[in-house]
Amino acid sequence: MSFPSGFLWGGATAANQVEGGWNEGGRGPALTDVTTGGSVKEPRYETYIDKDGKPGKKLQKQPLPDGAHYAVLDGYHYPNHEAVDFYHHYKEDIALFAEMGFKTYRMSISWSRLYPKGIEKEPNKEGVEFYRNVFMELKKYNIEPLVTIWHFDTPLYLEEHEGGWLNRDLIEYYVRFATTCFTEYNGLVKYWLTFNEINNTVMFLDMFGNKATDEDYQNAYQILHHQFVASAKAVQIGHAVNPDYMIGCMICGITRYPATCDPNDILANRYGWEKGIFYCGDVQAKGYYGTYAKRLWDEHNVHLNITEEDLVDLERGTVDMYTFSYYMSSLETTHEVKDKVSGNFVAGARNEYLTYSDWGWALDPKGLRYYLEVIYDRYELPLMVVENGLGAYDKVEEDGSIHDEYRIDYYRQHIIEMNKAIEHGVDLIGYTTWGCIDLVSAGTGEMRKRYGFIYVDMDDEGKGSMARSRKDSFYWYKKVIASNGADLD
Ligand code: P53
Repeated sequence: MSFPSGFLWGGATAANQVEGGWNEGGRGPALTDVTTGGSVKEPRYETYIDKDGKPGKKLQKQPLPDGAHYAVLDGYHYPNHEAVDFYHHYKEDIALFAEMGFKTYRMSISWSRLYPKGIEKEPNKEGVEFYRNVFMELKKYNIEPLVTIWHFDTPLYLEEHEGGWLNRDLIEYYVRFATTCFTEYNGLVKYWLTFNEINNTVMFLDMFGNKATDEDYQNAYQILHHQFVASAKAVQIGHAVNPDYMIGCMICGITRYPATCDPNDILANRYGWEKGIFYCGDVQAKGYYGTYAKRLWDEHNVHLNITEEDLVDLERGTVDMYTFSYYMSSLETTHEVKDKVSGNFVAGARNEYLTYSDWGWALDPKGLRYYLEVIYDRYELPLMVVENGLGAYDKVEEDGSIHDEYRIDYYRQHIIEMNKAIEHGVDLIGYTTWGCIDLVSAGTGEMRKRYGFIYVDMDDEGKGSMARSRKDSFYWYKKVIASNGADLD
């Protein structure tokens, strides 16, 4: 088994989940800074002070009550404030990535570290310098950065005072931020991703218990349109700054299967792919809305505000590569579901041929091959798997070792399937495992849901020394990279 030479092996993180230093170096707050820790049973909350000065909390999808403003409150734990303190440990962490032989490291830039409110005309110098130092450190070890510009972290000010992504002005603020990234780090970074898991906004609408309303759909599709235009403008600017930039989209890749051979399920599954997966990828990779988009909008009486100029931007700002995360597959059915998956993402019916992680995610390496082949046939663009990994409970032995053979096994199977996709003809150029160092879970805010090759001594209450240590998977992945994927034992 072999991988193409120059294959980009590495790991991935996101600023808000590793950095910490939430109020250091002139950084402004993001929504995650007012978001509490949760668990598989307890949701995360966003905290605020209401119009009468009383503290309160709400679920993430609920609107802020009238007159309230987001606030950090006493008595709650906000895991992203400190995260795993990459802000102060980046040299040590990058040295560990280098020890594993990383060719690439996927990370994101915290928008509010560069633009604390999002509306400033000039970036915060200290923030710009922080990432420059990180990139220089990576360069020391010949690790190629792969940079996500937006990873779920719009500055809180823009969310609260500008109406978030529903407001068209966000395009301009984002483009300013992206332009700063492209110009400041020209020569240090080549690979960029405009929006992390852009499709989550619509794909997960119906997945959280309550049925989404037409208004929810109207907002979700309008938000996406603004993000598509922002992404397309950024791609054009990036290419003007440096024609060698490889700029990609980033889609949350969930492979969908029909639960039965009832033609209704087959159709529902096809439409699920269109709505959840192709809708965003088509706009970003082909440069225009798919033929089915009108049907999707009509289903929910959606009327979008799209200008002629937007359509030109979409066409001119197509991406150079298609990247995606892959954790699981899900079943689509029109029948009543008796056996439901329970976990923090209730993704519908249970697939009797698969096993599930402790967080209810279907373990399905073949689903990764399926996804790679479908997507490559559709776009014929270079692909990267920029997230894949197993969130699991790790046990630290008395001597400090961590025997995470379940994680090794997970990766082994996914790497084998990626290789089969390459043999099928897919142009796969890189693989960055999610949470190469333990980090704060995006979904639940937990630390105990660990993904890393590198363990971080930090728990769900915010207690721990922040000491780093190598799990068994660390040594295993090092061998995988050294053999370019040939040695998976
Ligand atoms: P956590 C949902 C489903 C699939 C991927 O997720 C998702 C989400 C949102 O949580 O997000 C991506 O931390 C995301 C990362 C995130 C990772 O998957 O909930 O890009 O920020 O940490 C894993 O286990």
